[in-house]
Amino acid sequence: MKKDEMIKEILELKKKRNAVIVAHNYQVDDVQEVADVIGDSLALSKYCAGVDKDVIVFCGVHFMAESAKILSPDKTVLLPEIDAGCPMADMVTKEALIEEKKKHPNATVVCYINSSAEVKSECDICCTSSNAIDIVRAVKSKDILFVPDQNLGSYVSKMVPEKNIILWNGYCVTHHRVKSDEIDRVKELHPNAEILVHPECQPNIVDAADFAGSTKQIIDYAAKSPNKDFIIGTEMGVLFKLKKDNPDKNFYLLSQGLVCPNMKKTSLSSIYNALNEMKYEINLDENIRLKAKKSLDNMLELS
Ligand code: CIZ
Ligand code: SF4
Repeated sequence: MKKDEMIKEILELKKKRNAVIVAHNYQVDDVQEVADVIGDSLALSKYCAGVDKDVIVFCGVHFMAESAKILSPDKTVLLPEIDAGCPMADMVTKEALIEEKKKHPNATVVCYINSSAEVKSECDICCTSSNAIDIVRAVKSKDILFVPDQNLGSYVSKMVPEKNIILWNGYCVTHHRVKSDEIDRVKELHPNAEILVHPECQPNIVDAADFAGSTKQIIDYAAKSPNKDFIIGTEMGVLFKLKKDNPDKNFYLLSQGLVCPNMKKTSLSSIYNALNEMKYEINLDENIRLKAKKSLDNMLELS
């Protein structure tokens, strides 16, 4: 099927199923074009909870569709590519976390939204890369077990030095591989550009940047800044919105390695198949869902 025909079919099926299509900022351009809303995982899950539709087609990775299901238990949540996972989320399991918690009985467990529903069910409170600093600051205990991203954890630890943050050894394979010589190279090529990076990058990269923040914070920063040139240190999918919102500005990717293969699995044909065959449905054990919801609710209360 040609792209135009495919989009037409998708829109018809969307109507028939009373569905909404949401896409993460890291999705391929075609998917972002056909989506009703684009955003980060939490914004999309909150949107899904409030939208008056029966079916949610979540174009992203597994933990994101789970978060949508946690907040929208009565809706059918579909993940078009069932193998679209997040290697960082897989670096912590519920069992390993239960063991680690025993070693730190006084610690509050803060888990990054990039984690499974099972892991969230064993945490006290969730955070995103937008609110991690505020959440850690607001938690009462001094000791905090932060899972699974060591890089986001290190960044928060630097910004909130009064807390004792115990790091997990997880990391995002895509952001972790950015090297400092890549910063040197782009700075030479674009000396007036501002460098905006995601805190999932390693600490030396974050230290060398002008700004560190979530995808939403990077998008907002670039829109407000009077600067014309930006070097972007997060997954390349954000370039779609950055370029669309700021046609008069220039965006350069910090590293050619900033591609998340899991985020790139979803295509227009996977969305078509998802709506046509109603697959792949995300379902959660109700006990896990309720416990995971508690840690998301605790975050929403504080942010
Ligand atoms: O929370 C999200 O959507 C992720 C994984 C990244 C971000 O910064 O938006
Ligand atoms: Fe996971 Fe990194 Fe891909 Fe985000 S970019 S989904 S953290 S592997």
